[in-house]
Amino acid sequence: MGRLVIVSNRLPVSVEKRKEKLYFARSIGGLATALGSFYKSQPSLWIGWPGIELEKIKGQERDIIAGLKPENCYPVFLRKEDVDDFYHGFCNITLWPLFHYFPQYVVYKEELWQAYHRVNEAFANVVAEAAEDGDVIWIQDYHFMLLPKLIRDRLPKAAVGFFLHIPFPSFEIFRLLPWRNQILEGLLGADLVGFHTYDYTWHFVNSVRNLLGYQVAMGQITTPDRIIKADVFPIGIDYENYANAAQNPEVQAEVSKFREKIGDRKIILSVDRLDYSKGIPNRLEGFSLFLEKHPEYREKIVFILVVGPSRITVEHYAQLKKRMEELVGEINGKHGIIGWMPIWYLHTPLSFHSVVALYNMADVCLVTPLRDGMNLVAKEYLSTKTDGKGVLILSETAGAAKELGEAVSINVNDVEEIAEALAAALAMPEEEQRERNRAMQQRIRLYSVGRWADDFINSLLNTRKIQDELGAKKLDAESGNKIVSDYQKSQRRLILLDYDGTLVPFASTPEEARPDSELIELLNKFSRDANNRVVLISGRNRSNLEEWFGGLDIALVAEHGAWVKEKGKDWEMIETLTGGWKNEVRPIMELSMNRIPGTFIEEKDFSLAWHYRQADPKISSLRAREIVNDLLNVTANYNLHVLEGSKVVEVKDARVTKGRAALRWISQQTWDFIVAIGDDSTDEDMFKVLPAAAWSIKVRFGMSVAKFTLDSPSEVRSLLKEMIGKS
Ligand code: GDG
Repeated sequence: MGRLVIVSNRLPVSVEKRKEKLYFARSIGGLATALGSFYKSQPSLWIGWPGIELEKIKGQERDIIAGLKPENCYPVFLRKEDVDDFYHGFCNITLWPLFHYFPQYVVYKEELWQAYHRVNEAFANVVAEAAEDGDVIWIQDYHFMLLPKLIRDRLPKAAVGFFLHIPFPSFEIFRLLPWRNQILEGLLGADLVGFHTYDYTWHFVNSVRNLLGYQVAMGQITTPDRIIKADVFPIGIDYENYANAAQNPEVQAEVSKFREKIGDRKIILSVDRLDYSKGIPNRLEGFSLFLEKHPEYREKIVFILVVGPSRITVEHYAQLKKRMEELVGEINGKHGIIGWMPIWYLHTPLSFHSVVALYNMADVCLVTPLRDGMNLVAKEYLSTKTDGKGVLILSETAGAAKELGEAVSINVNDVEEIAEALAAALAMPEEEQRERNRAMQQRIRLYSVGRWADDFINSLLNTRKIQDELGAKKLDAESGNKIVSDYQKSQRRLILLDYDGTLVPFASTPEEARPDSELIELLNKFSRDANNRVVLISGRNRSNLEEWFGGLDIALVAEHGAWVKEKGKDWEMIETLTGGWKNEVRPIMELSMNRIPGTFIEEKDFSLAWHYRQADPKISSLRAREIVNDLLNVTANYNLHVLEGSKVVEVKDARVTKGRAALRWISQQTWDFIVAIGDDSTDEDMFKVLPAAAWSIKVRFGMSVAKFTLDSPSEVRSLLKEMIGKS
C-alpha cells in the first residue's frame, strides 16, 4: 500500500489569522485527536478545510500550503458562501437532522444541495491531484457522501473507503431526501462503506436495495460493474491516553481545585456539544423528577452539565439553548437553597485536562442522546475509571449502547426511567460498579481507535482483493483459446446452455426474445456433431421451448428443471410435483399486477412469475422488494423458492433446480469436455454441480462460482462460433 490519504471536513491543524499574521494550531478533540497517532504512524496525507474562509486569507494560500506541509496536511480552500451553504447549510440543516431522526427540522433547498455538490467536487479535484498510484483514500463522514464516486470517476483504480460517523437512518426516513439516489450512488463509488453499528449498515444496504435495486448479500452490494462491501466498525478511543491521564499532575491539580468547591458531594456529570440530538432537556426533566422523588439527595449531590457551544447560528440550536437555560433556571430555582445549587451549568469549552478531571471525579455519567452515531463521552468516562468505580447511564439510542451492555440502560423519552436510573446509580454497591465496568473497560481497551482504523483499512484492502479476483475471471484471449482447443481435442462433450440473457439479450416481453436464425443455425451445428450432447437449460415453460427448439436435435429443460426432454423423446417430470401452493401465491402477485401498470404474471406448470421489465422502474423495483418479503412470509410453510431474477420475481418448488437437472446428464457417462454457460442466480445451481475440470462461464459481472465471465450474449455466441468453427 502507498500512503494513507485521509479526507475530512476539518484538518487536524487549524489556521487562524491575527493582525495579518497566520497561526497554525492543532484542532482539539474530534477525529483529529482520535486518528492523530494512527495517521502519524505511517506515510500519510490529510486533506481538509483549514477552518478559515478564503476571503480572509486571499493571496496567502501558498503560505498556508507550506505551513501545513510539515504536518502532512493539505488544504482545500472554501469561500464564505460555500462554508455557509455547504457546512452550515446542507450538512447541518439538511443531513444532520434527517440522519438523527428529526425530519421536522430538515430544510430541503436546491441551492444548499448545489453547494454540497460543488464542495464535494472541489475536494475531489484536490484529492485527484494529490493522490498517487497505490494510495489508499479514506473519506470521513456525512459531509462527503458524493466524494467516493467523484474520486472514482477521476481515479478509477484507487482504493476508496468511506466511514459514516453519524447514524444511517432507516429507509422510511432516508427516502424523504429528494437527492437520495445521488447520495447512494455517491457512496457506492467507495470499495468499502463503514458504519458504527449493524443497524446503520442494514439501513444503508436496505436503502440501496430499495432505491437502486442492486443485489445485496451478506453486506456485499453488486452493481453492474463492481462489488462494494458495507460493514460494521464501531469506533474506539485511545484508551491508554484516558486511563493514564488520570495520573497526570495537571489533571490532579484540576481534581483538587474542583474538589475544594464541591466538597464530598456526589457528582453527576454530562458532557456534550449543544445539539438537539443529545437529549439535554429530557435529561434535565429526568433530573428534576429525581430530586422530587428522592429528597434525601438534596445538598448531597451536584449535577455538572457541560455543554460545548455549537452551531448557534442555526435556529433550532438557539431555541434549544434557550429551552435548556430555562430548565436549568427552573430546576435550580425550585430545588436550590442558599449555598447549594443542584445544577452547575457550563456553556464553555473546557481543556482536555478539565474534562478528564471531571470524568475521573464523577460518580455517575449521564449520557442521554435521542440519537447518536456512537458517543465517545461514554467510552472516555469509563476509561478514566482506573479504580473501577463509577456508573454509566446510557441511552439505548446511542450507537455505544450496542457495545456497552453493562451500563444502566434508559429510554430517553421515559423521564421516570431517567429519574429511577439516577437513584439506582447513586445507590449501586461498589462491587457491582466494578463488575459492570470491568467488562466494558476490557472491550474499550481492546477495540481502541488504532484497532478500529487498522480493521477498516485491512478490510478495505481485502475488499480490493475480492474485486481483483472477480476481475481476473473475465475470459481472456488465452483462456478463450484454451477452451476452443480443449473442445477440439475431446470426443465426449457436454454443453449446458441457459437461454435468456445468455444466448439472447432480454426483450420487453418473454415472447419477444425469440431465437434468431443465426442462433438456430449455431445450435444445429453443435447438435449435428455426434460427439456433442447439447442441453438447453431454461426457466421457460415447455410449450415455449417446444415451439422454438422442438425441431432441433438437442435436449431441453423447462421451468428450471421441473421438466426434461431428451433428444427425440417426450417431456417428463423430474419429480412428482404439484402446484397447489399457487392459490396462495397468485393473489399476492395479482395485487402488484393490478397496482402497477406494465407488469404481468406468467404461469408455468410448477412456478409463477411476476414480470416488471416494462413498468416504471422506480415504482416496480420498490414493489419487487416488498413482494419478495410478502412472498417469503407466505412460502415459509411450503418447500418453495422465491427467486429474484432480472426484472422478474418467481416462485418455484425448491426441489427443482438447474443443478439437479444438469446432474442427470453429468452423471450419464464420463465426459472429457463440459462447458456450462448461464447468467443469473438459477444458473449458479448448475455451476455448483460441475466436476472440477469443467468450464463454467457467467454472463455479465457479478458474484458467481463460475470460473470465468463474459459480458454479453454476443460474446457468448462469438465463443461458441469459434469452438464450432475450428472443430
Ligand atoms: C461524531 C458523532 C460519534 C466535548 N466537550 C468538550 C470536549 N468534548 C469532546 C469529548 C468527545 C467529543 O468531544 C464528543 O464526542 P462525540 O462522540 O459526541 O463525537 P462528535 O465529534 O460530536 O461526532 C458521534 C463520533 O463522531 C465519532 O465517530 O461518536 O456519534 O456525532 O471526545 O471528550 N473536549 C474538550 N472540551 C470540551 O469542552 N477538550
